[in-house]
Amino acid sequence: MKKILITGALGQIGSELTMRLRKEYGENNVISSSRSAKDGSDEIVKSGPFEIIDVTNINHIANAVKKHNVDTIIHLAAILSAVGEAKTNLAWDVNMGGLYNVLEVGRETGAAIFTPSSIAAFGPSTPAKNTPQDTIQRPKTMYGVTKVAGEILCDYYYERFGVDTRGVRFPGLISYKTLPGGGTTDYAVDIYYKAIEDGKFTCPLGEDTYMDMMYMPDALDAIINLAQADPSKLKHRNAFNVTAMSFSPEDIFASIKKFMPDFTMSYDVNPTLQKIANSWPDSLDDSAAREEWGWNPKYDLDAMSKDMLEKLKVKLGK
Ligand code: NAD
Ligand code: AKB
Repeated sequence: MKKILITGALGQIGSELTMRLRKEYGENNVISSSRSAKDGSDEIVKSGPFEIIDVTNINHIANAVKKHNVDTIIHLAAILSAVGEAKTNLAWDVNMGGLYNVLEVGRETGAAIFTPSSIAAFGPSTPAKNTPQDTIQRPKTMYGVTKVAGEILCDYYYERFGVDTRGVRFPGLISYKTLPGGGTTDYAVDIYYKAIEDGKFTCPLGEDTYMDMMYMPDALDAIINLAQADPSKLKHRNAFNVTAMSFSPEDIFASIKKFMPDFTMSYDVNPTLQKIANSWPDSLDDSAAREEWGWNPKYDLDAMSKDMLEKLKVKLGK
């Protein structure tokens, strides 16, 4: 990786990944992009090169790759699960059309492509506990359909055209810098904001809903470590299961209470979100990522809660 283009760079992952990569690779070697400069914070747009790229327009991607001599595209532009269920056409156009365009530009220019899949690529017929790396994938959301199809398309471009495609299946990501973009796991971010702002939280998922989760510093390590990994060691390349923790609303509530004893939580279950969450794994087996490129997350639930609460208190001026 010498010249990196990030699509969807103003979102939850991109806003942190851009700054981390600019520190590591140099400001001018990391080109951030989004549909509009107004989608996020000024920091990303002003701290290095920025391009307007709508990923549904292949010329936007190709022009930026050629202009900046890009050798790696980290493709993050997407529509997430909850928004995707409300806007299925948009989810298909952005997630499938955008990925196809990025892969085509990779094929034409030789750029390597990193793009995340998700636990949403699994469905109710997948083994829910210790979900294997290679298993049944029959998702029940449009987001999940685009994610599993994206995994297969990335494998195809590697095998058929030699494009260096890589990716992980991220679980729910928790962070304090940029709010999540409309997913089913967003409650696990909202709960920290509400704990600090109101001292109470109404949870949209039932108390026994287990899902895999990860703190953003570990997610950034996953992207960078896999993108830098020795290709001869990679048997899977795309869609590695990665996880750092699996918890239910009761578990995250108990963790926050260790630092804020007066915090309270009640439930008002959202049936649409609950149905999606029920169709996703409870816990992933990430041994392939550990064996093939040394995946080893640093944050567990309490370490994450401590850091999130400290950082958010500063951000919210509390
Ligand atoms: P996000 O919603 O926070 O950011 C995505 C960005 O893409 C947004 O800024 C949005 O404006 C932009 N975008 C939407 N349509 C676009 C278009 N046509 N052209 C260009 N930009 C467009 O998402 P994120 O959380 O940063 O996710 C990045 C990737 O990681 C996605 O592929 C997502 O599926 C995957 N992922 C995220 C999580 C998570 O918990 N955040 C978990 C699993 C997988
Ligand atoms: C979502 O909930 O849609 C995302 C994801 C797990 O892909 N956070």
